[in-house]
Amino acid sequence: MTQQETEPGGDTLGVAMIGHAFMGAVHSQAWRSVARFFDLPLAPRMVALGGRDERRAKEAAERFGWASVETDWRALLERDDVQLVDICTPGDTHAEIAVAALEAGKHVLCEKPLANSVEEAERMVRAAERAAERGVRSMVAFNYRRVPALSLARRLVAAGRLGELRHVRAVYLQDWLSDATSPMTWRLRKERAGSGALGDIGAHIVDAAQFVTGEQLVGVCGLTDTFVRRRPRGSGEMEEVTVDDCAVFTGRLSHGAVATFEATRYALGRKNAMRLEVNGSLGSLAFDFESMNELWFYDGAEPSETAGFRRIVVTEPEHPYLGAWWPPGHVLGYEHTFTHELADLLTAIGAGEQPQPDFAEGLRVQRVLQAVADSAADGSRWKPV
Ligand code: SOE
Repeated sequence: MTQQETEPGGDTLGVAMIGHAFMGAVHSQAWRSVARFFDLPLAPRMVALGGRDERRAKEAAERFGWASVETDWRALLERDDVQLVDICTPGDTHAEIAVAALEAGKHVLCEKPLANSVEEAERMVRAAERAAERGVRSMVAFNYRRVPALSLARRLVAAGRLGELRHVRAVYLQDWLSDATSPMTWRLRKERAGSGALGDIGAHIVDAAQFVTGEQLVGVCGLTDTFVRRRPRGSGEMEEVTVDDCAVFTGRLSHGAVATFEATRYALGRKNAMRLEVNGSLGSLAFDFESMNELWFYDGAEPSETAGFRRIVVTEPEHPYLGAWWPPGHVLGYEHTFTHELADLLTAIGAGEQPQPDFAEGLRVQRVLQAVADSAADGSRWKPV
């Protein structure tokens, strides 16, 4: 019997979310709204929120709309009213929670990067494959795939509008660590976060590049650095930063295109500039998340007199996901990417299909991240993925 069949009527799905910081807040928003805008085979019910500190978890549950609270995530797996577990915790807990949830027969949505190491990600893939045999599904949450402009970019590449792909240029620039006195956070501890800018935001551009081109990275050459090696804790004493502050890498995609990537939290003035450009033999595409409702397209077939990058405002009902939202020109934001992610997840679960990106794809990204770290530690030598 699948999870879906255990639910009376089979048309709702009890969801438990673990973690209630930034990702928990944005996932909650998406869980609340997804069935109001998308026609889905299953409507989510926000039955429980998991958080270790009871008072804070209760406050978050009330604010975000979760019906109950558990302080031990294991209790969520024992509940019959929970059919899906949404993991919004730091990376060091992903493998343990996801494997246990899948073994308990719960569908799993897991925040990115999938895990803190390749070994953990491999364990998660094995658990996901075993669970899939029982109709239990899993997905890794690469939300930028669900930016309509990036989905459209993938569509145009797949339709051959760019011809043979030659270059992919991807950057993810933030600046929230530029101030050397800003305090230590879990994101700067290797044992919690796995890596720094590389895993946190580099993972997004690796996934976006592979998603848009439909190709896989087959090898990389990396350089990483940690600019500020010690930061103050709340108490005032200093703590060592054990992750990278920036990662720059080149790579080759499976069909031959050459790719460059840069992930940093020190690009002063850049807040969330996740950008991607693809150049092919027939055309080019350019995207910048800070103008996320736009995709720039250069059609190489245009006469040179009038040729130029053309701005496509991605708000038409023909564009991916847009039919569910507002009239043309009424733009979407960051949170909608998570709503789209859940719409795709629930549609796949309802259809008894494997949602994408699955854990195997999350593992492939993890292998790229590991290869970049290995290359950086080995004098920037080429490492196959
Ligand atoms: C922090 O750098 C962060 O919140 C990432 O963890 C998210 O994945 C990204 O979307 C925004 O920045």
